[in-house]
Amino acid sequence: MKVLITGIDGYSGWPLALHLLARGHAVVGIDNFVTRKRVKEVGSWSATPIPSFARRQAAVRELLGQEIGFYRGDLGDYDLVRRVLETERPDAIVHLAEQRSAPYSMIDVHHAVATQVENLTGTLHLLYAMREVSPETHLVKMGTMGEYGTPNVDIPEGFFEVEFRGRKDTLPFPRQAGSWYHWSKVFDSGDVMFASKIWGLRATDVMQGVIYGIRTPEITDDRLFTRFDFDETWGTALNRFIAQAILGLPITAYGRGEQKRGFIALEDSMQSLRLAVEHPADPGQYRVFNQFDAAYSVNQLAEIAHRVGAELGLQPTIEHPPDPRVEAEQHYYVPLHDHLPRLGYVRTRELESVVREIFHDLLKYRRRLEARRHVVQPTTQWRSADSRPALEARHPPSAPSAAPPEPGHDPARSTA
Ligand code: USQ
Repeated sequence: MKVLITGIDGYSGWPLALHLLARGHAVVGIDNFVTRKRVKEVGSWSATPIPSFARRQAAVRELLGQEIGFYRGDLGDYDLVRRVLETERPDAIVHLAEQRSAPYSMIDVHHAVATQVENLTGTLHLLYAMREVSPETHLVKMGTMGEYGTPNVDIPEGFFEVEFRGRKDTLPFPRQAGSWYHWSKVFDSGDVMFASKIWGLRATDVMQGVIYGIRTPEITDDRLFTRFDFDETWGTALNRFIAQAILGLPITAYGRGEQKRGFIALEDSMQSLRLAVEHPADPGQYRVFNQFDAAYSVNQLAEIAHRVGAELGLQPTIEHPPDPRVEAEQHYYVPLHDHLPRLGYVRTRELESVVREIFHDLLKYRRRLEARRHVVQPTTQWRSADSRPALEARHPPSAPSAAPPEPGHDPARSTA
């Protein structure tokens, strides 16, 4: 099959390209390199050094003997999106090119607006271009498990049967996102569902859990590495906990640390996306996959990072600062995930073994972590400034650790 990956230079886009090539698919990508730019904007970089895209293409040519087609550009440019689809007529689009950080979207009004405008515009442009020039193409859209929030009932895959005042229907499961970023994904889901209905497009909306890991079987050389972000804006909790353990900074398990999320290893996420591509939705079908393997609490992540770090001779400590986010710190969490196993999905990786692998890879790049240690600890706040003192009185920060004060902690970046 021919697959267009939007956001091919990103954390998931790059290993997905390698994974699809290894299984005989043709890959073409589009990217505007905004992740590289925005990570720099917050003063950080990937712990794994990432070559330019041209060098990445050259490494694929040399090491795998394969070609990746590439368009440099922005999905905000409708003429470009239409031209790419008209020229390539891909069997599938895996749409990953969106602003992916919840903390980034919460910095201030400009970051909130940029997140929602960019994410919704890109998706709408793809949907319109599919309708105009490539209506047979199957859209695999990267959404997030975070669209559902943390309801006190099981979470189905997109839809559920409901009975209200004596009548029954199958309806979209309610969405209760926890950041402007997560809400942008909710709005996208509505748009993709609507476009499938009115134009008969094929679509799979992937409710992606948190992905962990930097290796897949295709990453056989450091030149093929994907990114590892660890700063407070772009690094996920697990990435940050590992970086904190290596840097001797306290591991920041927010609040009570009983917040649970669904997780999946990078290579299993790639397997899932490939299965979605190889088993397309029918024309007019909008289907939803909950894409994760197991749920872990923030405390469990912190304990695993602590344990593996200690095994390696590090001396990690765990702290519970007041949660800068507005979220349930203890809650029920039972999402269902049956659709992918029905297509042949099998989990191949366990969390702790991947964490061990990440530690080993990162210890090689310890100096790159050291050079950016000032952007690791959290500063961005979800709630308004007025409500913070009351919260901190209820949840005082843990006793300060022996770690040195953070030179780059910049309260001015905390936002209302
Ligand atoms: N957390 C901590 N300490 C930290 C950082 C985060 O306790 O230092 C907590 C957060 O409060 C939250 C949980 O860890 O309860 C997860 O946060 P995260 O930063 O690992 O993940 P999140 O912001 O939810 O976003 C990430 C990806 C996003 C993807 C999402 C999937 O950045 O692109 O959509 O995971 S999901 O979480 O299922 O929505």
